Amino acid sequence: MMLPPQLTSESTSDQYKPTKKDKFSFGLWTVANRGRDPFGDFVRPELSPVRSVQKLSELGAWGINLHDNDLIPFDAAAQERDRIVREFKQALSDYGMIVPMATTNLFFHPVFKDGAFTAVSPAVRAFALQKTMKAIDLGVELGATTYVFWGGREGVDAEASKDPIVAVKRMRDAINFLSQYAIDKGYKLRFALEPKPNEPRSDTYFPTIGHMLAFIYTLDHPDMIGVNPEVAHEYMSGLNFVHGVAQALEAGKLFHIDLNDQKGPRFDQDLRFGSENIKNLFFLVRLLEKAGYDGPRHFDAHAYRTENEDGVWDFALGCMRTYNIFKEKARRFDADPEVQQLLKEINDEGSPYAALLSKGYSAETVRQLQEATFDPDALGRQGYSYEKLDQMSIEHIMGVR
Ligand code: DIG
Ligand code: MN
Ligand code: MN
Repeated sequence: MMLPPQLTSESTSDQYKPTKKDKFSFGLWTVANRGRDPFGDFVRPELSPVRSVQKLSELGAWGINLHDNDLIPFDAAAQERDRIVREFKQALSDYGMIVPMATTNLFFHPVFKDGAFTAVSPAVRAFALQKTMKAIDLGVELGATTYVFWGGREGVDAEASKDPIVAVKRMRDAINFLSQYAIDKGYKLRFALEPKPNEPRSDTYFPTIGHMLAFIYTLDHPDMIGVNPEVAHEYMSGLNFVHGVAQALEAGKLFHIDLNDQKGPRFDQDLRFGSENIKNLFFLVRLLEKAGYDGPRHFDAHAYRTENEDGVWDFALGCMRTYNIFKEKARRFDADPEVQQLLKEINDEGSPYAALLSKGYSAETVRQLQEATFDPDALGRQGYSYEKLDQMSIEHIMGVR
């Protein structure tokens, strides 16, 4: 069967072609995902880290991320580890790629079947700390400046198995311990905590961006700790990802982001970025770009199980192109004079109340607010033209404006 020519960066229009300045990154585990699922075996052969570095660089990616065991086998001897790291560093240099982020696999080996930092077994909790310290050393050796913690199995199936208050304390102890480790080693590293509501456990602790943000402020070194929110994970909870990211940005806590897509509340699909929620992700890219987010645009996603290796690179290019397409469409939307005029009218920034509210609390503001007279019925009769505004956003997204 003749396969259609693979989508390569040469064969696509230049305007959206990914380049290093876009700061697109992928995890080794994403393009090397072999397509196994709970109901089917692997469909793709192993993909070497070196080939992933080469192909992603050729497509225009900037960075490659990894869990420790994406690169170093779980039981590798020190000599083997050093050889693998040497080879990988050579590939990074050969293909001009960097490692912006690293993380620990605390979920695949059966030892972590009941969690890692919150496991009931003290031996497992201790082993998880040991493994994470080694993985942090590896990440820093490769140049990572962000370290992600996704507690894939930090949760419960049987509620009776763990005291949820103790679980929070154990997670805090672990993150505090590892923060101090990074500080004592002099590592210029920021931690990014990644929430997910469930899967593979029935319920995961710290399930959403909000839970993670609240948790961060209870830690010993909150300044070095932010969040790594993922599109699919918030959608699994039925939440508005744009609003969660906005709150993290406003708090100065968006240290990293996992971009992908998801068909609403169901198993974690990690779909190609922009393949499902076009409108939501248009507004996500608009938010990130307008906020001046300067971190990696990381795709934590993988190709459909139906794809061979050619399809994997179509997937990777599609993630990056769609981000750039949304970015250009958002720029055009905000440059549209009709949009600008409508937003200006809606926000009524010339109102005397806007000036009063901008002053914040004072005795004078209290006096003026208490003496002000309002006409709630007139205010209630006001129309906001949101149908018109939303239609303009739709028409920009659909490319007819
Ligand atoms: C899954 O969403 C998690 C793991 O892939 C990894 O620990 C983290 C890094 O982005 N995302
Ligand atoms: Mn996911
Ligand atoms: Mn993720």
